[in-house]
Amino acid sequence: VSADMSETRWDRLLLNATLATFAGDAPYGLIERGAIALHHGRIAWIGRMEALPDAPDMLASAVESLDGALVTPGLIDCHTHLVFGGDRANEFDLRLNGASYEEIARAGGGIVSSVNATRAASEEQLFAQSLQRARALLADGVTTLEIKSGYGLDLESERRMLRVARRLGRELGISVRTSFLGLHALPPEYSDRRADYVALVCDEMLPALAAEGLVDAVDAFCEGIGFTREETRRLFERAKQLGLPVKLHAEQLSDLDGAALVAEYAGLSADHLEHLGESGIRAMAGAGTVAVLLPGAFYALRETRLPPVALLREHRVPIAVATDCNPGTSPLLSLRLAAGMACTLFRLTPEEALRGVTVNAARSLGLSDRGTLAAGQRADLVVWNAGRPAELCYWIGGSLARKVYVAGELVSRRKPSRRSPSAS
Ligand code: DI6
Ligand code: FE
Repeated sequence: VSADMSETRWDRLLLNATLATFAGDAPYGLIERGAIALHHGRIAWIGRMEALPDAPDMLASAVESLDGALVTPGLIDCHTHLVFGGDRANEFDLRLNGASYEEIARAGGGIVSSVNATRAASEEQLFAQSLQRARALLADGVTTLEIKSGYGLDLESERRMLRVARRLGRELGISVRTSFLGLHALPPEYSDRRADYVALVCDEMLPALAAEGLVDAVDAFCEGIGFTREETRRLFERAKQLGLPVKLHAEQLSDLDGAALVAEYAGLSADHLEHLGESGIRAMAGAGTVAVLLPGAFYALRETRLPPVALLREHRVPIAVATDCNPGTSPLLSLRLAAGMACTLFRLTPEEALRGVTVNAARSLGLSDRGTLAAGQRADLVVWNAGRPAELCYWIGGSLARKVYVAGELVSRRKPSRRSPSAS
């Protein structure tokens, strides 16, 4: 091979792959006996092996046969509260030993205990414990991760959370998108000064953190136990002024018409949605706002009210699925398991659930360069120890991700197993 030839060759060519591309409307966008070429961090070519323009060794510097293994886009966890101090395992234990929520709250538990632990943690401590959680998500195939602030609730602590989120992305070589969630809970020192706290968040914290480049989007907890529609609107007005996209925790425990509010601001997503009604769904459909379903919180809260999946389908609202990884209501460290729970608990089809952690999750973050396998997209992909897409939702637990690539670089690998866990 001449020197010029090697310069025009692709960096890497994967052969004999089962490609779930999620591009187009065919089931899973499936390509059997497929090939995918990675070059300079992008997907340079994708299609059936027999359509390759030349012999593989002529085409790429590194050629690897996958023996039929499944390849998907890198998974995208579009809703997490992954950075926090401490944990609430002790409260979980107390509750299952008969303590009531009230008793736990009186003893300083609940969300306030996570705020206290987050405020008390140094940046190094926060980083170290959050890194373990991010690593777990990555090991199960996550290549893009949204992380919210919201356990600091003062400028310094919110900044520390967002800085840690950014640093996790650099450390692991994955993409992190940050959301500012200053309106998550009322901090104890403001318990009788609500309006002052909302003003602080809108007029001081958000502009300062945005100016530091720490905020990719703005979120709020619009709920009886969170913030009102009017308070949320005030935040959204400020976000609009700053040119930042919005999203919302909406209709989780009650219907405050939050989905329509976030749609009014052409929001990226409305999240949770168990109590969402048809008017909210119409508003979301009109605005192109993605519905993010969070089965981890549904499960951990032993919720029984289901999100309106049939109506979302009917109105063609794109559905995404995420872990909601947080210490209180969803200590979930596998996006693949979240997708499986979306099937079992919410009755999504495996294809819907997997589109929900790839193409629709990308859309909910405003990202168009990932979430599908197609020429020109970032080369974020996962090679699985599985042969068919539905297996990713079907197996509960286990270590299925064999190799994880971000922008063409290998960021995580495990021993290859030629077949899925169904092989004897
Ligand atoms: N919705 C929730 O369920 C969590 N946050 C939110 O906005 C609760 C967070 C916690 O309990 O720590
Ligand atoms: Fe959440």
